[in-house]
Amino acid sequence: MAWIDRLRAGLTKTRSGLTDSLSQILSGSRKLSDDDIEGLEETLISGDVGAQTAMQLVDALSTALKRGDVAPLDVLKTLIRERLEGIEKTLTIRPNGEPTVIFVSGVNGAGKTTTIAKLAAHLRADNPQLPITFAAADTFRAAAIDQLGVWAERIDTDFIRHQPNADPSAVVFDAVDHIIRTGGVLFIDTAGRLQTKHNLMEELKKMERTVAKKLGRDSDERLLVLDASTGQNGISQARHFHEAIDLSGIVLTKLDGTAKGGVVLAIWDELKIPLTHIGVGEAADDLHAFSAEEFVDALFAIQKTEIN
Ligand SMILES: Nc1nc2c(ncn2[C@@H]2O[C@H](COP(=O)(O)OP(=O)(O)OP(=O)(O)O)[C@@H](O)[C@H]2O)c(=O)[nH]1
Ligand SMILES: [Mg+2]
Repeated sequence: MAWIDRLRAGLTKTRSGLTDSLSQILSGSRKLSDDDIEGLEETLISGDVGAQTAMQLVDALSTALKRGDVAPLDVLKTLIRERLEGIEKTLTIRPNGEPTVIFVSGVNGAGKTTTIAKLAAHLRADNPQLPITFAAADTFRAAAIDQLGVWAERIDTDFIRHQPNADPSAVVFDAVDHIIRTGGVLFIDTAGRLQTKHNLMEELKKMERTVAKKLGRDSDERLLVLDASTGQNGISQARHFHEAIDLSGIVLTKLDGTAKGGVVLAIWDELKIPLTHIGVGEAADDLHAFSAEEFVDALFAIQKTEIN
């Protein structure tokens, strides 16, 4: 299946939550009644667009319709696209095999380890010569180290690990040391941690300081992997991680399992942290660079299979 079809399929739940009721409310070109406005806002909020964004979108839509714009869904689509201006971000990979450090954070089960594997698989396919290293800085569980090790073997990357319960920063130290020699891209896998546990955030900061000390500059990317189904709670997670390590981008996973795809808008509106990739399934091809245009199109695309 082509990416655009996987994206559409992945967004089915969000789309049916959002567009089905929107099309009902917006069918026909007419002035929005107070009931319409309320219904619209509720629909957008339940798709996790965020209350303020929902209100502003509905206001803008209402104005556009009064002005005589005739296709409400198209107007809404354009409004959303405009709001997402600037959200896209390409992952920084330094040229000529110069060391690149990609630090990956996120709470338990968000999809950090599999995201690293997918990103590395894409990189390997695009540039077979580029050295890739994985660092198992999630030392809390032996299984987490092994899981990353299996991916390292499959994709054929270098792999830096210590014993379970070792200091994660010591792993980071060795891994950065390694890529200073080999060049290429280092992915640092960190433990799934709860932002409420202050000491765990401190550990992330310590790891980032270790990168900076060893490399002489900050990591190239500090990514947060966020499970889309956590919706508004994900926004608060992102805030905490952002405070700790100054996130450079977000990877939003599991858009396939949720009706809360509107969280993409909330992330941008409330945090202004760019989105590098989105995931709509478990396969490597299900993770893709984020395109606002594709996303909005897929969100409003009515598929034949959905008409029945
Ligand atoms: N449906 C779906 N599943 C995903 C997606 N991304 C990751 N997963 C699945 O989510 C599960 C957890 O992924 P991991 O990569 O192990 O998550 P993690 O953040 O490393 O988890 P911990 O190491 O336990 O903190 C796996 O079964 C992945 O296959 C996605 O976009 N869609
Ligand atoms: Mg993991």
